[in-house]
Amino acid sequence: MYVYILGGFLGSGKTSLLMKLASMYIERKLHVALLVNESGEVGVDGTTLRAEGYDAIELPNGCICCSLSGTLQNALQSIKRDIDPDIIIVEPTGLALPHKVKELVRISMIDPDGTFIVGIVDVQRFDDLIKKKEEFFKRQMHGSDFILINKSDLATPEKLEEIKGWMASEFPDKPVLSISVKTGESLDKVYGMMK
Ligand SMILES: Nc1nc2c(ncn2[C@@H]2O[C@H](COP(=O)(O)OP(=O)(O)O)[C@@H](O)[C@H]2O)c(=O)[nH]1
Ligand SMILES: [Mg+2]
Repeated sequence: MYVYILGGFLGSGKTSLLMKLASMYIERKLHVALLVNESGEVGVDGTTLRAEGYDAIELPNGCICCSLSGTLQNALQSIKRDIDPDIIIVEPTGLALPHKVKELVRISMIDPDGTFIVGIVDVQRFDDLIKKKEEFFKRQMHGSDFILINKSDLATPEKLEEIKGWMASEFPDKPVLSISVKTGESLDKVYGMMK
């Protein structure tokens, strides 16, 4: 079993990517369970996901990396016990720190074969985040195993290069890919990076 944590600010495209990844895994004939922590964000809730046939669990309001850490661990343990999927995808809120979520996965004793963080960045939000919340943004991205610059359909090639340049100077070891969940651009590369 592998666990993926989707990190990124509100609106970056976490839920959109989650849906794509879920259907990709189903095509691969793998059993995927989804764990979402909406907390007031606009998005797809557990009920909708279940109606579409996914094994989905929705955690109540609050942040799974802090106040709901115990709830997250219980949910992970019951997914392991009741569903025992090949893949768990966790979407924390846009304010969560994914490396904290990863630590909670580690100590939850579900013992996955690997836990990976996918950092997602919205091209349209990038300048604003760097201006107003640079430290938070860096902390949110720093544990990522790879970084996806999403909504490339809304950016010029120059803007994408600028963001990639920033990533390369801040996070020289991390693979960075620009994608569009909407148009499907480079999603095949993302799928290739997933177990
Ligand atoms: N243009 C464009 N819009 C996108 C893309 N990915 C997501 N969105 C839109 O961005 C908004 C926020 O996406 P969502 O997946 O809910 O983000 P979350 O808050 O991180 O879960 C929605 O209106 C999506 O349709 C993309 O690649 N391009
Ligand atoms: Mg969402």
